[in-house]
Amino acid sequence: KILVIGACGQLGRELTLALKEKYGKKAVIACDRLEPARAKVSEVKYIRLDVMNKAHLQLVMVDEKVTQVYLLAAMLSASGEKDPSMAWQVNMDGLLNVLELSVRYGIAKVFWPSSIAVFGPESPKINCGQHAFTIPTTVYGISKLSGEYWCRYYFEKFGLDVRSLRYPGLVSHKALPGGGTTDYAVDIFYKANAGEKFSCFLKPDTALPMMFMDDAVRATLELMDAPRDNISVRTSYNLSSVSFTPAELAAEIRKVERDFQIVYLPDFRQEIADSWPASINDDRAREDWGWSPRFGTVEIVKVMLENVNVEKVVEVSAT
Ligand code: VAH
Repeated sequence: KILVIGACGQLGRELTLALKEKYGKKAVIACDRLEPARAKVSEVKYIRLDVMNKAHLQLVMVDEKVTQVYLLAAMLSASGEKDPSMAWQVNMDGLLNVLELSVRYGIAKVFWPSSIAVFGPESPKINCGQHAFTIPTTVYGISKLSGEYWCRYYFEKFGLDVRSLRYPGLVSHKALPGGGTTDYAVDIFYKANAGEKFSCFLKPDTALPMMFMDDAVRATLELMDAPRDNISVRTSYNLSSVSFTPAELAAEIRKVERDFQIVYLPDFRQEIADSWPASINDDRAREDWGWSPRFGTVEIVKVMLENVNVEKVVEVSAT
């Protein structure tokens, strides 16, 4: 069975759907902290689970005969700065619980998301490489960088096949993001679609690496399907598709929604965004397991405006 922890989040919800499509609904178990009535994970079995509860996680892994784990539960960059100790606990204790129990119960494969947030002001701004300086300035980035080294440790010491991707900002329409610095690139579409003015919490020229969710999900499944010996990076792979600024995104939206209006009111998230690279080099992912993105900015704007629908949005778990 495949256990998806954090299945109600922006990434978790879509990975759960993709894994169900690929392996069948009986092969996937979705977990999150939401009570079942609010989880709304279609068709697959849902178990309310807090990844910090190691005893409960152990019980689920044994009872459900889990063979793969996708650990997506985390507090993202913006919410992490509001509660650093909670962010460290959720992001690190959650990962360490999964890594230790996965070795104990012989889990075949583990996926754990890292982020471009592991990079910081000392990293190259443009085309930031796989082994560029990683000196993160957010608790989230610190926890993701530490997690990368723990993943490599468990691979080297115990042979655990844990694999990871440094996701850019993710743009999607099936579940809202929660507490990220790149969330503006999702919220903007709901406002444009509703014909409302959008207040952007980043400056117009803040370029950030971004990716449409379909590309991110496909990258994850392709990474997890790659032969074990092809994986040369056991911390976490750089992954890239597009980079854009709020102004560029607004201009693309205005080609469709002519009277779309945006104002820029930078807040504390500006400093986080300024610490990250504007674009990422993912040559190693392309070489090792054939990564190649499909959605450019124009396609992202088109598919988002065609699909965002306030009624359709499902609640994400409160992390
Ligand atoms: C965040 N969406 O904003 C996440 C992601 C690169 C950004 O890690 O925190």
